[in-house]
Amino acid sequence: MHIRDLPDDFGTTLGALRQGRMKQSDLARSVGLDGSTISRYESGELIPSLADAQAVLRAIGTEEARAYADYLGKQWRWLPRPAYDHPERAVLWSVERAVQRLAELRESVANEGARVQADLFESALRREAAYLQSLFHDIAFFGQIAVGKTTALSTSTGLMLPPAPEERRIKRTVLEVGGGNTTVCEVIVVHDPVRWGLRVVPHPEEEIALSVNDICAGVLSTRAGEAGLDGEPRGVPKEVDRALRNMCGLPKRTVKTPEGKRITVDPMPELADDGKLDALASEVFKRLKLWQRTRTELWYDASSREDPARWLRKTFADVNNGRTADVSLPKQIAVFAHLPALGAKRYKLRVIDTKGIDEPLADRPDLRSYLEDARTIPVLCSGFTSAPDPSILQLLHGAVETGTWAAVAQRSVILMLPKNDEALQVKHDASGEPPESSEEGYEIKADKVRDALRRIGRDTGRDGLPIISYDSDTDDPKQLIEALVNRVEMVRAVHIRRVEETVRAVEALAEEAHKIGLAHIYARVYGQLRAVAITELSEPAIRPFEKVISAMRSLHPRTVWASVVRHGSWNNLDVYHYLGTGVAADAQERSRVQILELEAALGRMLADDDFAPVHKFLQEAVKSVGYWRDEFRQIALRLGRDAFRPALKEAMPLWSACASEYGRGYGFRERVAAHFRRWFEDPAQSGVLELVETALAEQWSACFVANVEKLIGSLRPAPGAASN
Ligand SMILES: Nc1nc2c(ncn2[C@@H]2O[C@H](COP(=O)(O)OP(=O)(O)O)[C@@H](O)[C@H]2O)c(=O)[nH]1
Ligand SMILES: [Mg+2]
Repeated sequence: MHIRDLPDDFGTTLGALRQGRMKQSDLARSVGLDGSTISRYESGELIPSLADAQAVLRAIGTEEARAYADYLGKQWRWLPRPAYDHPERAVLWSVERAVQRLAELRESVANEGARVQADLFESALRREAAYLQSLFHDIAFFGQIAVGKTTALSTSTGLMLPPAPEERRIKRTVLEVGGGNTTVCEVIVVHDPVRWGLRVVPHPEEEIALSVNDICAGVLSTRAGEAGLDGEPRGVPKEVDRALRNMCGLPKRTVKTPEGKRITVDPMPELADDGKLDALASEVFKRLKLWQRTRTELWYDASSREDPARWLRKTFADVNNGRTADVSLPKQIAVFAHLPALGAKRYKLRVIDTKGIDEPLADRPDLRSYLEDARTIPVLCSGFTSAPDPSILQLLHGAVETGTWAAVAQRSVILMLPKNDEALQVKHDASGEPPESSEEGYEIKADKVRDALRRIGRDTGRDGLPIISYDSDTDDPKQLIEALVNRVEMVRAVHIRRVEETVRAVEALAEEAHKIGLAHIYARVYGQLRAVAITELSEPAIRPFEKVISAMRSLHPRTVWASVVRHGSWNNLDVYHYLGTGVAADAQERSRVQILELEAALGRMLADDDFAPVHKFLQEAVKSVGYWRDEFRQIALRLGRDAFRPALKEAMPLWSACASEYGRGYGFRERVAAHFRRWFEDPAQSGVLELVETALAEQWSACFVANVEKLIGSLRPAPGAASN
């Protein structure tokens, strides 16, 4: 017999259901238990049997208590039992029953075709149930630096100092904001009902050493007046420069000359009298005192009686600027604060302030993975006047190219961030008239953005990405956070609808499995699908390395340099990521026609009433084809990312040839790109390229073709039956 344990929170739930209705002792007496028993149940000291628990709940007598008793009585055999307050508990229960039904069906039906369909439905159900089971979601803000991401994130989540008279709202953000290059790393904001504090993931020491090298080289080359990177000195992003200089006690200072002019004084060159890079870098590195920077957590101490939000603001700013003696350079900061706006829902939300985009055309792996993660709501921020920003269009364009547009559009939100009276500065296209209100200005701009999106995503029509304008200073922050949380709900609703469809398909299958009447329709489906040629991928379209080479030629020279000295691993130019998206784009292109034709064949039958009795099955087939296609693309991405890694990581001559191009005059990027082309086109690499090609073809067969053929095969008419 299957033993059903009571959930861990049985006691507290019982307490909540009883309170205000009955005294513990009265309830105990009404079911013939000892007076103190209920109190011991509620505290968790004593755990009743299922029957006793149900008897107690029924004795409470409310509808809610009865519902909880029913919940306890249900047996979850196929899925883990969700918590009682899980928002999709009923949906999950319908999955549980459907999977049960499929199990019975497999037992009772000898028909191989029905069995294959049962497998198809079951894996779809389990996939969707796993998605719904988890309540974790991320809301990730993306956008160019200084568009106002952090301000919008802080105001809308309520990560704010207490209101003060006369103080503008945008001045009260807990997170540091400023004129760009403000936040040193990705920041993750979470609601914590009890604690306030920070958790820091530091950069590894080698990474810090490389940054120190570049800062020092920049300082020396500025002095020497040379510019080794196509007219650019070496160096690191401003926010990293500032933090590292604070950490080593060598910040730049602004001073006034006797004539009243403001000039910046840099103490670093003084340390390098002999102009030797190695000596300067090792001196600076030593001054960082990394050995004492081991602290990764900072928590608010309530006994200090300071306001926790003020404490958090100061602590965050110190860590973000390298001013905390025992904390190293952050790679990621998690912020914990009491944020009822996030805690109100049952979802477990994290709000992410991704590192500002400083290179609009770069394809960043961190942004890509948030964008493509099925549990994340990407909030694509643009300045109001410039919306949609090129960086955002570039991201979406990348999604089109790798075939993830539809999924991305279904989750994303476009956020425009007007400042001051920008919304009143736009004009109606036709009349040239200014709007009468900000709201009207918002609408004019939203139409323009919609047009721009239509131009990149060929199938945007029904996706209807929400386009929201939000002025952090004057608009209602509650509306923004509600809109974002709503988006989470809408995304979950898509999965709920899929479950409902599949459950209906399971019911239909259970009824039909024994009928012979449908055999001829399935035979026709078989004939139609059989005719679609999907076995082979089309001819190679894009070589895997073309994307990375064109990125090298067009991105900022400092970006190319940073990537070269890190052997390809740099956020703005991650060679391995580009190889991944290169292979993924190739895979997408080479499977496009096959998938389109398969979808078209399914679509024709779905539009044809003759096939009505098998429409539910056909809908499931469409969903599964989509799933197998996405899986194939993801595998292609990983394949590209990983296939070249061992060879490239070992390719010391390549990396040093690239690095030695520094300081040889203009054309740095072109020369690096040429080294790469030579490396990839060298016969020594043909083995890896062939391997990628073979693996891609194999994966196409294994994850797409095999699944489709199994499905089609299940419809094969029995010998002797008629088919067309
Ligand atoms: N007037 C006005 N200024 C804003 C608004 N939102 C942000 N800012 C300012 O714009 C600058 C950049 O904002 P920040 O949030 O740091 O941008 P981020 O780099 O995208 O995170 C800061 O000086 C903000 O105070 C707004 O709604 N109105
Ligand atoms: Mg910011």
